[in-house]
Amino acid sequence: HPEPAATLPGVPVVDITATGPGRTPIQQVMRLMREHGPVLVRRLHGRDAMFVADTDLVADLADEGRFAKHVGPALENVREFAADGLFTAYNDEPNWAKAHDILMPAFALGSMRTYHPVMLKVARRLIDSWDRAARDGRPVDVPDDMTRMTLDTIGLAGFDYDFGSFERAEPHPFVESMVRCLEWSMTRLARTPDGDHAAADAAFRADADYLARVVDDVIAARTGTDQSGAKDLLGLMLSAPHPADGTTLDPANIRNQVITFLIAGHETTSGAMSFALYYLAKHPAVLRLVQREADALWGSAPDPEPTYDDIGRLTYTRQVLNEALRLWPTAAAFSRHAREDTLLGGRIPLRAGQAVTVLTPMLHRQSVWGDNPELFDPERFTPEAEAARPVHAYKPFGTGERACIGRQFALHEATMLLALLVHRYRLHDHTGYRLTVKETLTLKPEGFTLTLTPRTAADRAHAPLPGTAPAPAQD
Ligand code: FDE
Repeated sequence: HPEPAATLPGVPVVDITATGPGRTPIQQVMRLMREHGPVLVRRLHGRDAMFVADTDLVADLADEGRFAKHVGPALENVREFAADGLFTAYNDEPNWAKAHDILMPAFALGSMRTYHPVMLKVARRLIDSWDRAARDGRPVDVPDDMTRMTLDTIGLAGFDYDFGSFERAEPHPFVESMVRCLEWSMTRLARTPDGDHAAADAAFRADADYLARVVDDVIAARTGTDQSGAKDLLGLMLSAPHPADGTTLDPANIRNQVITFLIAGHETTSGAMSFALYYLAKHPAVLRLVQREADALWGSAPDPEPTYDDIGRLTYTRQVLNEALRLWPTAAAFSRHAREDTLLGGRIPLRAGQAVTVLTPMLHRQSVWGDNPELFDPERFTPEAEAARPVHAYKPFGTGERACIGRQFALHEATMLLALLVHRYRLHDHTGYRLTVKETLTLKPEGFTLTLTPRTAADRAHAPLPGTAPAPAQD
């Protein structure tokens, strides 16, 4: 257990026992850091957790020789239903390296070619549903629909399983159970030592069992048939031998991986797209630039046929996503521990095994981001601006060998969808939405709705990119 934190020189200790972490623990630590600075110890019922957002300290924590991923209390709770899946495995659990080696090829940039058609197919489901809403003048619930889209995408691309989320009025029951499991994982952190949690734990158990049953169905639909030609994740898991020892993943681990990918692959990505749409709806000048980029690529045709290579050309759209993930990295914290006794940043003594949590939203608001870090500005992600910044200033996908394996997958899916949406619709912030960030371990803009009208061929023709078409005549 952690050393009494008061012994750490220059690190404030903030006791939150009186209020507890509440329903928005990430935003609470953000507030504490605004008050006490980017390194602090949060004390809850006598348990201490160190949080950092300081650029130099995070750069130090990225040193793989001295630090490694830490499975902290939040991930320990997620382990109750994802066990030794990639996200929650301990570094030295043999199944981590094994699954990592087997699955890496499926997530290399080139593999996105394989998933591209499926991603496009699901994007069109969302578009059909938004077309109907536009026709009827109904608002769309952005985070709900983004979650439908990312669940169907990871289901089909990963496991050839169709959740059919757009044919349902309510989210798929799998999503509801999964969200409750994540909520349980989060609220369990805030428990007081004397409370009675039997009912919450029983409800969690029922949800976790249901998740396992759905996943077992997905797997059962595929076992017994020859998977050697299947290029999706489940095909690889069922058939690919480890490059070194020739063995395949065992059935229990495959179940844990499928649950892991369904969780990791959709909550975080849907949140990222939702925040990006929120910022576009609030920043018409940026929206116009994203529209111009899509228009320059796809012209005035209402139903473009994006190719795999097109997505790499959507560089400004990608800057918008990067900037949305700067302000609201949807997986908002990751933890590291010291491999040996060491001095963090040359000044904070840590013992071997002691954990430190990086609070990414505050890392992304440090002074390297300029004088107005709260300002949404995709110009921060031009190649020149990126080259001028320290590499560890931006960590929405974590760090080191345990960094996000799904990064290219998420970015390909999200970039394509955003470009398709802005190419097709005008976005109306019909409620004058005020951002409320909901936390279910991941972050999303709660209750964010838009109304839509179709853009016309004339709208698309009048927003050319400089240099790609003559400027519209001024009168
Ligand atoms: C991972 C991840 C991370 C790290 C964590 C720690 O360190 O603890 C992070 C931060 C992340 N991730 C983030 C994110 C964001 C987004 C949008 C995403 N993510 C997406 C996705 C998709 C998919 C499929 C995924 N993702 C997946 C994943 C996995 C499996 C993992 C684990 C890895 C290892 O090996 O460990 C991750 N992810 Fe992510």
